[in-house]
Amino acid sequence: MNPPDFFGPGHRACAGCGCVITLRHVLQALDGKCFVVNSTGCMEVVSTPYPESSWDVPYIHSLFENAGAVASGIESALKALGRKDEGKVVVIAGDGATADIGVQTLSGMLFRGHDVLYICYDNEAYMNTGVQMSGLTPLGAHTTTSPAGKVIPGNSLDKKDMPSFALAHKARYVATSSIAYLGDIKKKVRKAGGIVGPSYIQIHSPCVPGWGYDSSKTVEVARLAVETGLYPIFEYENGELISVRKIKKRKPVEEYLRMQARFRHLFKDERGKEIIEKIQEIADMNAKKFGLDA
Ligand SMILES: Cc1ncc(C[n+]2csc(CCOP(=O)(O)OP(=O)(O)O)c2C)c(N)n1
Ligand SMILES: [Mg+2]
Repeated sequence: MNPPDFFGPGHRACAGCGCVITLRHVLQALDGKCFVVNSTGCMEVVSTPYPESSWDVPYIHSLFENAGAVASGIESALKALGRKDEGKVVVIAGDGATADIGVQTLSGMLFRGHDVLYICYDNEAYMNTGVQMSGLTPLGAHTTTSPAGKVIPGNSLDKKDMPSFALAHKARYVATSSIAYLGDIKKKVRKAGGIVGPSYIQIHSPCVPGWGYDSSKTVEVARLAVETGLYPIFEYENGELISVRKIKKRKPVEEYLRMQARFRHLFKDERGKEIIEKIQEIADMNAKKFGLDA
């Protein structure tokens, strides 16, 4: 049985876009009962030009930097008007909007304890403007502002730990998920939707042109990120770790990296080999921190 879709056909996202998969399942999990605040980014650009809007829920496009503030205002207004039971206020924001440019208003929203569900669809770069590195771009990835070549071997930094940032603000519910596990997305979004107070869910959402893989492999590449330990899937409620997706037999990170053009340079020389070792260390550290190995 196909559940109703609240992000309809006709948008102009790329074939195989992981972010659209995230979006559709977030909206389905809430039965479309929500008010969406969407930062500038791919999901806004592909879906909003009048008269071709794909959104079948109340929707407002915020600036790149202020989704947290706009959502706080809407939530406060609904409260003042006695209309809180009409739906959850939900932010849909990219990784650049979340970890860099909108981080200040996200901080304020979490700190003040607004009843808002903040979803970061993490495609690991500023994709809409042509693949620039963001605070959630992983170590070693080629982007147009961390170009792999003679001078640097891709991004020299690793992902900001945004779930810990949300936890430090005492968010009621903090989780990660991935488009490789649609049931997991729905379960977590439903849960967060029922919690009063701020929640943060970061969902790994592969990008075909930005990462450089075949558009039929979106789910496969997402699953490998989890199975290597590079994208741990976990859940915190009231500051306590309450669930972790265990991995039966963790795969070496090479399997994940090799599928994508953004990591291609790492397989060419000694310098790349060292970075692959560092990336493996990151996966190992995740496994240790969250007890990923089954
Ligand atoms: C203050 C500001 N700086 C830059 C831009 C240009 N801009 C629009 S979308 C975008 C990229 C957004 O990246 P992300 O939040 O990761 O979303 P994605 O495009 O990957 O979906 C940029 C840089 C802008 N609109 N506003
Ligand atoms: Mg992005």
